[in-house]
Amino acid sequence: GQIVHLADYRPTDFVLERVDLTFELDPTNTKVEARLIFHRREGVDPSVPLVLDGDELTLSGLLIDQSEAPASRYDATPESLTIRDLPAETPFEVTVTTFINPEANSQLMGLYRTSGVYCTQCEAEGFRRITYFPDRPDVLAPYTITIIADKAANPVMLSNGNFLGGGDYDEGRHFAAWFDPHPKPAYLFALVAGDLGVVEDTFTTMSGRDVKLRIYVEHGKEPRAAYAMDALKRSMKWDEERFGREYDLDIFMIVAVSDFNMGAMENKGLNVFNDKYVLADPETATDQDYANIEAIIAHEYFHNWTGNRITCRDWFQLCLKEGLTVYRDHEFSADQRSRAVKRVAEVRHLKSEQFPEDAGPLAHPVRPTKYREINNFYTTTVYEKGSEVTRMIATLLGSKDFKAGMDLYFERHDGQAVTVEDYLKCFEDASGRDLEQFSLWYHQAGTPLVTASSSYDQKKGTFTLSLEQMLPATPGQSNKEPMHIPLSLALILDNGQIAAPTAVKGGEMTGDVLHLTERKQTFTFSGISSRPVLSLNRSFSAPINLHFDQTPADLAHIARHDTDLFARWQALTDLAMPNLMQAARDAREGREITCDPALTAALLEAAGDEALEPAFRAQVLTLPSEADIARELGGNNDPDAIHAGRHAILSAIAREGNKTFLRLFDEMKIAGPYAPDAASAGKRALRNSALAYLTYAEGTPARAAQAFAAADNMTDVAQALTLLAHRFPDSAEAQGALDTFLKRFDGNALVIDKWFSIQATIPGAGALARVKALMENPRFVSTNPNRVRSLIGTFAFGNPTGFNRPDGEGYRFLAEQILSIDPKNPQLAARILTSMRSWRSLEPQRADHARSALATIERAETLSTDVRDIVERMLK
Ligand code: BAL
Ligand code: ZN
Repeated sequence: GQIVHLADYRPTDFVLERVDLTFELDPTNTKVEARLIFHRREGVDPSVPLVLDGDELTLSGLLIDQSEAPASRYDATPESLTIRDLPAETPFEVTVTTFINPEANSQLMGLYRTSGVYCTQCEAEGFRRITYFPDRPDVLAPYTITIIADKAANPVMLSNGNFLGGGDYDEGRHFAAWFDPHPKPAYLFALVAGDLGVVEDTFTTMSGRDVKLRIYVEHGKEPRAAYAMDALKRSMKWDEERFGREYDLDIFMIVAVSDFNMGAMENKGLNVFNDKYVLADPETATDQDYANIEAIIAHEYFHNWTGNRITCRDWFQLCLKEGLTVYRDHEFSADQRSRAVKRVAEVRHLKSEQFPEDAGPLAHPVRPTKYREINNFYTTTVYEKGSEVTRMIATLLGSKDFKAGMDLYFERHDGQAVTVEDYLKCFEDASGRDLEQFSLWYHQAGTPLVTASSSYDQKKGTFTLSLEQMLPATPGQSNKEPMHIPLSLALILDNGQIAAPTAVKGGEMTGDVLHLTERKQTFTFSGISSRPVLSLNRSFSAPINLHFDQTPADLAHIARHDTDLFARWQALTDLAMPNLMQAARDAREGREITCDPALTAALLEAAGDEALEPAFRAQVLTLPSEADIARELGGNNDPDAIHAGRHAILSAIAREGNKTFLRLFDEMKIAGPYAPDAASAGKRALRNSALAYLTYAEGTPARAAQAFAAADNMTDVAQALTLLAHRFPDSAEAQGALDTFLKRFDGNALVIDKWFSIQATIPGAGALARVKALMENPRFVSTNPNRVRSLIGTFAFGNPTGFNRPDGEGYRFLAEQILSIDPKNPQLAARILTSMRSWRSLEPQRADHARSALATIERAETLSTDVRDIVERMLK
């Protein structure tokens, strides 16, 4: 794999006008005929050849304007097809024939088979595994697709766009034709064929057009697609109301498949989903599963405008569609559920996944300038930090100008393949605000550190805030410019009221948002009658690390009074973190561990506050994770000590809060049948959190075993099982529950994935042996991405003590697994390998073991570009 540079971008020499594809499907020998109509771009020299991309292809036939091309006019390799001596002016037609083997396609890129169904995945560069093609996102054309296949085995045959017609063909085969009038790049192409069940519905758009909605699933699973259908209709409605975006074809289809590298894919009119994000019913799906389905159905649907109608000029611009679409799905979920709770969940995710990426060897800008393997850039930086960047634009501009900017973007760029610069220009033009400094968020990697200090002058009635920003060095970027950082703030007075300053000096403030633009900047607020408590970066208005020494009393004041609920949660987390860090240090040194009574008091006060919604109170009771603590500690980390320290703090809170937890466990019980709505989910979350604390305090599996037996939905079942397995792994109760679960859900692979994950995350030294034993279980299928992620991925990403064994066996195991997965599915291997991205912040003995495990991978004779790219960057 060569390194690709943004600076090398140039438009194609040829313009693709139309695409006409005919597939004769066969499990091992599918014939693909591609008729492509091109014309030469004005000013391009006629001697310039047409170069098409391929990947593991063999050319079987080539016609130019319907005549067989003589061998002298072209060169074909598995990676490219170069055609010379093409007509200078008129459009010309190139017809390429290839034969491909879907059954042998274990990479799950291009056309492959999953449970007997033909399916495609073309983003980013999968289409070139189907036929020779100008496979880049700035080549847009309308597509006509004809599918021919055995009728009995493939009653369903789908592609993008609207259905043109179909009928019987020869030898027991039939055909179906589809036409997608919207010009699109090849990465949005999709084809599905097989024997599938379907759920149907309709949606009437805001202009009164009826759209057919269809979700295809394996036969028998239709009832489990009802929630996804409901989420789809809500998404379509929301996008009309909030962004003015209407759907544009006669039909919208979703197909759920069981082998899929990603979560889902936004192919035009034909989304293909990992079945994990479609199928749900109360017995088999948790509240989190329901929330994920809602968010991902929305995300893929929203791509129809942000990604499909307006796409990326090149893959460096990936955040243009992904960051923006994540922002849109976040806003959708916030509107459908609780905004504050959603924001807390987003920030938790950002901090636990994106911050470590930004702080380690894989750090890269939201808009990178080079890549070796584009598959490795579908990262939390491009997605989640990309979303935060759009959120900051909305914060800086205010909702009116932000909306005007979005409207302008849709109007100006519909049907185009554009850049981050084009996107920003729309907001500049709509608002009149200069976003040049702000654009550094796209170009400079790393999480900014903002250090704050403050003072209050009673006599003058002024409050002074000094801020300093620092952006750490990241791979390839050592010197950074100061960024434009929007900081939402409130000055909270003694009585809990928020002060309204009469003037602010030292920089710009719009509404409650301070604009930090210099490396060091001091702001003075006048007209403040008594010493206020500063609540800073409310709603997480900027994705930064904030260092601001606030007393426990001040944090408790914010936790009690801020009108921004997110800030109240943040204050409680800030109160907990130093405790958890100190506990880890104490555990490491064998000292006694103590929990600050101020922390316990503040947590219990919030947990018992009936004015707060249960989902929020559950978030309050969920302390920072072991990974969060490791990140705050920064380096020389001992995961065992972090675990022990956190455990001691949880136990102290559990003892102190016993009465509260007993009461909540009782009060939050829901009578009647399960409903997946946010309010019910919040009650279950709070009740299950209380159950966890009670179990900590009681030290026996009895209560969790009872809860397991009484549970009538997967949320409660999974939580009780997790408690039993994690807290009492060797107990008869845990073994009994694991066996019962397996018997009850055997045959439902997605639920068995939970059974794998729960066991893969049992803390402690026994974890590795357990994971190895589970790999021998016949239910573990080493070629299925969901199985591999639920067992091996979850172990590496989600079991800090088990994976980071001091003897390094966890790392050596992972290295072996990576080398065994890589030849079959490089994308999956590379993704799981990123679990080691923070290896340098481990204590020296573990770090040494980690380094040698990585070096073993690096030394392997054959590695995919995907894994080679990751391992080399991690060792650099
Ligand atoms: N485009 C890849 C899947 C997604 O982000 O929707
Ligand atoms: Zn996306």
